Amino acid sequence: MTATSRRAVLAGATALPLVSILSRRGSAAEFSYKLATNLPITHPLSARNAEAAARIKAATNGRLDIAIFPNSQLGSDTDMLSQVRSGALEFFTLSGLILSTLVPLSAINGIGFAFKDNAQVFAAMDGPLGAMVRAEIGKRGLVAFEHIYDSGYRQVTTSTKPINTPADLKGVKIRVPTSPLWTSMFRAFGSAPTSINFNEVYSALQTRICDGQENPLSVIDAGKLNEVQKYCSMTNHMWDGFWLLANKDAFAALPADVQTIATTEFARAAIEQRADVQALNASLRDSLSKRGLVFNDVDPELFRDALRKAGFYAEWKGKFGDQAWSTLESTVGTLS
Ligand code: X2X
Repeated sequence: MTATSRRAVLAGATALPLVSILSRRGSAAEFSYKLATNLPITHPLSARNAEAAARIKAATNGRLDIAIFPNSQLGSDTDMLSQVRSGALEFFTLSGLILSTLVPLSAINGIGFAFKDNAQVFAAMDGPLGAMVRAEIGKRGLVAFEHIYDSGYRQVTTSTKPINTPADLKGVKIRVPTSPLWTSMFRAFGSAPTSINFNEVYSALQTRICDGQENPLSVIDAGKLNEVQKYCSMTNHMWDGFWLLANKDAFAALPADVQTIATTEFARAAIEQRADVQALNASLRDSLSKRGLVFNDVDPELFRDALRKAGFYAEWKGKFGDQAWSTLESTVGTLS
């Protein structure tokens, strides 16, 4: 190998995780696929998928070798969504709310205060509502795996003040992920939402482009957002999850037995990941408090009422349509 081609190989390799570089040496994988996530490998979303990839490699005798790219290594969520659509990326996890820029219905689980508890969330998402969303995703050149991964209930953090009532959200410059439903919700609260992909959130908060953001505690911790935020208000304003998506052609190219192994192992990863995330979201308040984040609780009814008065529920019922709305309501009861 000439010095120039070695340099080119090394430069090209900088985005590859070490394990994949080592395992590719002499690797006879028939299918070398990539799976990308926006969260660090320390978050159960990335960690459980890495375990699944190792099990899939073993169970297929190395025929399917999936390299994990956590922490937005392959770009922002917006970039990675284009990559998985074009086939440049084979597997990708994405919040249904962000996916709604392509598949409008997939934002439906983000309706404010829709779910009473996790039992309702997973009854809906593993049941008729999730099936409806996956069918819509399937129409757009993507495969959605059966069990959505958990992100959890989202809480508001700021560097400026605690949020006790909806009035405290007025005028707050808050980062939201790229999704019309998120923007609509925080406009309904009278905030000034800015859409920013997760890979730029830490610096947007650090440089005070935004005063606040909202995420489950497990994401706040994994992204170290507590380093650049002071207050955390337990609003529990929506439940969010990640669909594992595959490029349809790439998945169809796998032999049936390999597809079955992948489906089984990712289902196991999702179920284990949910338990991890629920445990983290329950325990992190204490640990983040010890690291200086100041917590407060709110009366969720006040926030729900503010959304109601701003016409949020009526607007989104109209957008999702009666059939989808009644499928959601069949699990959670009447929403408004
Ligand atoms: O971008 C976010 O805030 C995150 C990590 O929660 C999502 O993927 C929606």
